[in-house]
Amino acid sequence: GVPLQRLQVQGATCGGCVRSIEQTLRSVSGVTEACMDLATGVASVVGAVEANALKEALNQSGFPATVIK
Ligand code: 9UX
Repeated sequence: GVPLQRLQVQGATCGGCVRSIEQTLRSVSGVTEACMDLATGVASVVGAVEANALKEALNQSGFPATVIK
């Protein structure tokens, strides 16, 4: 199937944050799509990419995240 990873993201409080987080994730090499649910803080990412690369990109953007196993 399509590689899908999920992260728990901290600090998103509005739709602008969500768009920023989605754009950050889409900018990571290998990512083909990313979307985030504001209510839960869970971001879902499609693409061939290491989970840690996603986490690092978010941490550097000011939205700390942890990988959901
Ligand atoms: Mo919304 Mo997020 O106005 O930093 S963009 S709070």
